[in-house]
Amino acid sequence: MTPPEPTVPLRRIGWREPSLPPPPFPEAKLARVIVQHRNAFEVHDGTAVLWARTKSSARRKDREDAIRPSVGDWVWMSPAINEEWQIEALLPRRSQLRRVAAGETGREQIIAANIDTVLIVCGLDGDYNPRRIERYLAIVGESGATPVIVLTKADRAEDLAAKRAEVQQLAGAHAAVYAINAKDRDEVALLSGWMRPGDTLVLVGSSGAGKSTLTNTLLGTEKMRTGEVREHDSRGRHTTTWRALIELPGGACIIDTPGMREIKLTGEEAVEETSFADIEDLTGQCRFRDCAHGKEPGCAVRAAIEDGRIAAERYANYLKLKAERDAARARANDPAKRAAARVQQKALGARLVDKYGKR
Ligand SMILES: Nc1nc2c(ncn2[C@@H]2O[C@H](COP(=O)(O)OP(=O)(O)OP(=O)(O)O)[C@@H](O)[C@H]2O)c(=O)[nH]1
Ligand SMILES: [Mg+2]
Ligand SMILES: [Zn+2]
Repeated sequence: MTPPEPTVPLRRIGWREPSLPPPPFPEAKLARVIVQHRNAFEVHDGTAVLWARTKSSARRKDREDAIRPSVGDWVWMSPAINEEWQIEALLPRRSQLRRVAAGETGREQIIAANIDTVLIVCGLDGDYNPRRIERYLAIVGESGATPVIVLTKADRAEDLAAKRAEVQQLAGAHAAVYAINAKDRDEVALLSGWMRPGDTLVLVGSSGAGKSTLTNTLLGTEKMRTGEVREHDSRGRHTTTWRALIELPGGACIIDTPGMREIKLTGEEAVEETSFADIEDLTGQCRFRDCAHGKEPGCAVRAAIEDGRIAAERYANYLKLKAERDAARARANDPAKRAAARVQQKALGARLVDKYGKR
């Protein structure tokens, strides 16, 4: 008789390698982070939900976020004490969605790890904002996951066709675009091609965009709490307060997230290629190679703005996001900051070697 395949239970929470990696220490347990609370994690080992914590040293605010587990991460844990497991190490991520958190000075946050698809959710009510979608596209472009734009509240949208066309244009060949009523099962089923068994998706968008509504429709139950939006500006009330990875009936997993107030670029986004490939193409057609698209004769970019092929707001956002990306990159390249991050990484490595020996 062949022994049971150890990967099988983990498959329901998104494991899809043919085998498991060798355990880094005796009695190590592999699990996936499914909920991130302020000071603890819920993890799933394929059979049950367990509670876990990182070591206190790894919780310090000044550490690089890259070594902190995030929802979607695969973690090695050492056996539980008082029913609480200890997270010792992360498996390398195949993708990660990052942003710079609002209100803080350049600290990066991992929104979700090991994801295949990012659903960028935007309401077709007062939430509608193509500039924000461009920003999300830039961030997703750097994540290793595929962006898909989901316009919700199609059942109440004014100018549905125009808005849809506008989003289709800015997405170009980069992202599929859907306009749906997130409460309608048949319309939500249009997304099923992105949800094959083993796929992991994450929902991003402002509060009130309909991320939890969409999750519930996919689940067929009202598992996630949803909240009414404000009448006058369609803003949500931050109903979802933590990120959670949820198993869908078809075999995919979806991560619902709290609505984001602000997302800043990390500095690594290829803004030109992800959200603005059309503008970037035009810059190659200006008469002067170093055209600044100001008053130069023969400027293809200005011509496109003047004849309406490119919206002026879209061009302004292109400049804004490029400048923001460059400023973030300059900060990240600050030698003092880089050195501090290296020291922290090394210290963690040394502690693991101390504890478990070199492998
Ligand atoms: N008519 C209609 N209402 C929708 C649709 N999607 C969401 N809603 C409503 O919009 C409101 C906000 O939806 P939520 O799902 O709570 O939004 P959320 O993105 O999860 O918001 P946060 O958890 O605060 O980040 C709720 O009242 C939903 O019923 C839709 O496609 N059509
Ligand atoms: Mg929600
Ligand atoms: Zn030009």
